[in-house]
Amino acid sequence: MSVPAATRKRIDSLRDQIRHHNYQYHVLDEPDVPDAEYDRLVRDLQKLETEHPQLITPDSPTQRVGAEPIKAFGTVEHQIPMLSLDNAFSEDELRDFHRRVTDRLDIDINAKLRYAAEPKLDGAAVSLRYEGGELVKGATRGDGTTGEDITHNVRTITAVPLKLLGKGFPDTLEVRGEVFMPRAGFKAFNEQALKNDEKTFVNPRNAAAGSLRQLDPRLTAARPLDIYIYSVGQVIGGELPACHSEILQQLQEWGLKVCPEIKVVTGIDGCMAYYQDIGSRRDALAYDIDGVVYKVDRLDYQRELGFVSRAPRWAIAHKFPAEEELTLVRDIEFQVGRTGAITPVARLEPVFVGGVTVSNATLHNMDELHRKDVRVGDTVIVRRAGDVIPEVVKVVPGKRPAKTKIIKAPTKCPVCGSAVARAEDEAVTRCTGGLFCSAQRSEALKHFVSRRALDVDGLGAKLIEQLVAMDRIKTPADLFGLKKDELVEMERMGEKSAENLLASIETSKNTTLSRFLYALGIREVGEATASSLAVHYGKLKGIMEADEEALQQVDDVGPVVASRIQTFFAEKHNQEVIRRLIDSGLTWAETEPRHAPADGLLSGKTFVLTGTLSKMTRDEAKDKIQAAGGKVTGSVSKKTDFVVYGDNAGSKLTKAQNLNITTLNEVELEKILTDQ
Ligand code: D41
Repeated sequence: MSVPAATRKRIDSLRDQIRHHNYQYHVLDEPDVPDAEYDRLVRDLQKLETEHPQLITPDSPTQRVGAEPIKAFGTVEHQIPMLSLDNAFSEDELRDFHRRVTDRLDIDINAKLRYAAEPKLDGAAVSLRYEGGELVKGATRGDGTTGEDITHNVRTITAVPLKLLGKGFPDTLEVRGEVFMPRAGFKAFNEQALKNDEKTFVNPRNAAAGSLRQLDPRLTAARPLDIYIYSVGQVIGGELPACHSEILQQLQEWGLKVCPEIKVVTGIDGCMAYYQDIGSRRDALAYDIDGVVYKVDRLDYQRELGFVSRAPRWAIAHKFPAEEELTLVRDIEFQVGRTGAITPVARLEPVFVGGVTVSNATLHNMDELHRKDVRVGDTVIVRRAGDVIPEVVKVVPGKRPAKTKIIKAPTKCPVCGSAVARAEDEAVTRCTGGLFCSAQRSEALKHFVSRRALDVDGLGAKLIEQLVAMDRIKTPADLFGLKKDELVEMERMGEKSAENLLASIETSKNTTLSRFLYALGIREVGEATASSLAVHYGKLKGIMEADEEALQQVDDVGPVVASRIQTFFAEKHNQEVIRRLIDSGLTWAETEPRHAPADGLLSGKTFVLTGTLSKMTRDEAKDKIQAAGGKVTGSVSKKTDFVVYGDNAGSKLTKAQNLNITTLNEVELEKILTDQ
C-alpha cells in the first residue's frame, strides 16, 4: 500500500516538532508549548502511525517503551574503558591533586589553570551510543570494560533523545553520563510503593540503578528517571571542540542533557569557591549529590596527563563529608519537649559526621528505640544529612559487647516527676505535667521567641533555661517584664548584651497575627495553619470565640486540629497569658475576616481534590469551591461530600468509591458550581 507523500511529510514534521518540544522541556527545562498542544501532536502522530504501521521507525518519539520484556541482559564491551574517579576528602587532598597536575604539565602551580567543575551525582553511570544520530545502544558501566545492555530501558528515559538534533554530529558518538532519580520522584515512588505493599528503595541511587536493571521496560518507564551527560567515549567520523566544557555545550546543542550547574573555574581557589557554593545549595538541589568533580578543561592537557590504573590523572571527585558514621552509645537519656513529648536521645562518643561533630542523636520514640534495639555500649550508625537532626540509623550487631544495658521506658517524667501517658493512636509518650514541668516551660518559651515566631534576637537556650529554673519566667508574658539590672546578674550577660536583648524584646512586640498564633505553640498548629487561621478570621477575637465546627471551615483544619485550638483558647490560664501579652504592648494589624459565604451554593459541603485536572489547576478549583462556600480538605473521610477527580487519580478516588461518596469529574464540578 503506498502512502501519499503528504502523509510522510506530515509524519516527519510531527516527529520533528515533538522532538523539539521534548528538548525544550527535558533538556533545557524551558517548555515552549502548553501540555495540551504537545499531547495533541503526539496523538496525531500516533493516529497516523496506526494507520500506516510500515512507517514506524525505532527513533519515532512514540517508540520509547517496547511492548515486551526482554529475557536476559546482553553484555556490551566498552570500546574505550569507562574510567573511575579518584577521590579527595579534604582541601589538602585537593591541593595535592592540583600540585600533581601542574607538576606533570610543568606549569606554574599558581597559573590560572582552568577546571570544569560539576556536581557529582549519586546515580548510575551509563553509556549511550548514537550512530548516524540514532540511539543504538545503552549500557551500564559494569566493571568499566564490560557492561550490561540496557538499551530497552534507557530508551524509556524521556530526557534521553532517541535521535540527535541539529547537524554536524560524528557518525558514531558515544556519550557517558549519570542516570539518577530526582528526590521528589524518589519520594513519590516510595510512597506509592508503600501503599501498594511493594518494595521501596533505601536511597535515590539504588532506585536509579534498580530501575535500569529491569527486564520489563514498561516498569522502567514508570520510574521518574533523569540523566546528565558528563563526558564522551568513542567518537568516529567527526570532530569535537578542544575543551571539556565546550564539548558539553556542543552535546547540549545536539539534544543531550547536561547539568546546568557546570562551571569553568580557575585554580584551587576557584575549585574551593565552587565546592562551598554547591555545598551550601546542596539541600535545595532537586537531586542527591555526594561531592563535586573537577576536570582539567583542556583536552590536550588531559591527553598529556593520561591515566593511572583506571582513573584519569586529570579529574578528581571532591567528596562532601560522609553523612553516616559509626560511633559508640555512651548512654541513653530522655528529653522532654514543648508538648511534653518524651524523646529518647543517645549520648554518643563524639563523631564527625555530615560536616559537624555530633554527640547526641535522636531515637525518636520508645517504639523506635525498641525496634532498633539500641543499648548502652552498642556501636551504631549515626546519620546527619543537611540540617536534619542527627539520628541513630541502626545498631551494628557484630560489634555488640557481652554486657549491654537495655533502657526501659520511663514511668514518670524525668524532669518534673509527673505521670506519663501515651494516647492510643500515638507513638509518643508524654509528660502530663503541662506548665508545671520546667522542661515544657523552657521549650514553650524557646518556641515563642524562635525566628519564625516572635523572633527575639539574643535570647538563647541557656538563658531561657536559667530564667525558667529560677522561676523568673513562668509564661511567655513574663518575658516582657524583664529588667536590665536582673539580666545583668545572669551568667555571661554583660551590660551591652542585656540592653540589646531588651531592645529586641521591645521590637518583637510588633508582630503579625499569624506569627503570634504560631508562637502560642498550640499543638498541631504549625506555621501554615496559623497563617490560614489569621487570613480566615483576620482578628484574634474571632479565633478565640470560634467553636469547633466553625474552625473546621478553615483551610486544612480538620476535627483534631479544631479541637486542639478550641481547647487551648477555652483554658482560663491561656486566656490570662494572652491578655497579659496584649497588655504589655504586643500588637499586630488586624484585618477583615475572609470567611467563606455562609449562604453559598456549596456551604457546608466538604470536597477533596485528586488527580490532575485539565481545565483548571487544583488551586483554581479550590478557590472556586471556597468562593461558593465549600470547604476543601486533603483526605477522604466519612465527612467528605464530594471527591473531584482528574487524570491519574489514585487511592483517594478508590477510597471515595469504597465509602460511597459522590465523585465528580471536572465537567460535573463546573455544573454544581454554577447551577446546583
Ligand atoms: O556526576 C557524576 N557522578 C560523575 C561521574 C561526573 N560528573 N563526572 C564523571 N567523570 C568521569 C570521568 C572523568 C572518568 C569521565 C563521573 C565518572 N567519571 C564516573 N562515574 C562513575 C564512575 C566514574
